[in-house]
Amino acid sequence: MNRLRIAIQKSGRLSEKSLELLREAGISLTNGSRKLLSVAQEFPVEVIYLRDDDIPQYVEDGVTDIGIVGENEFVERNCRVDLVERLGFARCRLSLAIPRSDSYQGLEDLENKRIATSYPLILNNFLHERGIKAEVHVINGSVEIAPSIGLADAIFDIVSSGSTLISNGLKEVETVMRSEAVIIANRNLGEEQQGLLQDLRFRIRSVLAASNNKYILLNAPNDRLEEIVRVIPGMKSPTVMPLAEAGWSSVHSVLSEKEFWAVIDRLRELGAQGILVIPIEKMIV
Ligand code: PRT
Ligand code: ZN
Repeated sequence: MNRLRIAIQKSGRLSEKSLELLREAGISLTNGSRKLLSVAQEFPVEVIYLRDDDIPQYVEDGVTDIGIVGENEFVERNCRVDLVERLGFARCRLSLAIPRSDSYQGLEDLENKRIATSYPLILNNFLHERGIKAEVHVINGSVEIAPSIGLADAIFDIVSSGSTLISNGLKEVETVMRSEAVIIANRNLGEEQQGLLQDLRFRIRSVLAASNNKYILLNAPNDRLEEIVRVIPGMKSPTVMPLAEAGWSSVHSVLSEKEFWAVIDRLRELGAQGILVIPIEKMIV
């Protein structure tokens, strides 16, 4: 039987979350990343564990059909593959940073400066677009120490919390791109592989939608019901049922994580009571 072959990172920041996402999509793998390859039981999928840097090339070459990588790696490798799904984890940004004590008025301050990075393509494209000429030095690993050892005047690297920059006496001066984990796919998948990818994407979207939404139940005084219902539109429209106590209704709906606190505050102002918020296991979208 034909299987969809997926590349995921062998060990690193993407590994656990990639496996967890597949598991939630009904694809559990025995023995995890200790092997080079594992085969799923319930869905025709096999997983190959690789270094993240190699995944875009393997997908372009068709060694694997799809892969899960950081968007930064997808852009930097510049491979002929398609970005088919954004996954929302491993969020970070690629930024320029300089020593804390250096002054900074704007990008022109980097003119003719030495910038150390592991992402020369993204950096060169950015500098070119902005008309800045600088010396780009490629370093693999520990880019953040380059200024303190006199190897560079600035760095261009991944930033997440910003604590690595702070502990190396650096400050972030420009954010160049934002990144998250993404699914990339080979451009010449056969019909069967394409069908499997569509099924997998459908499952993954249901998992992601569920984690981005909550189920909400509350009691509403009937005289404010209309306003309350307007605050929580839900998937189609909320379910409204009368309570045993006259003058009150029970309202059920779905609420997105993003607007969560703003909506809860508004509901309390409108007199909603007994508000319960429940995680959603899967949401078929
Ligand atoms: O061995 P392999 O080549 O597979 O792994 P790797 O070491 O190249 O990659 P890994 O596991 O470190 O990161 C994989 C992907 O996770 C990256 O390509 C990004 O898309 C994403 N990601 C998310 C991050 C971070 N957050 C992150 N914080 N990748 C790296 N970092 C590093 C960064 O390089 C810097 O040194 O963490 C430091 C900054 O973190 P803060 O929190 O101190 O700002
Ligand atoms: Zn890597």
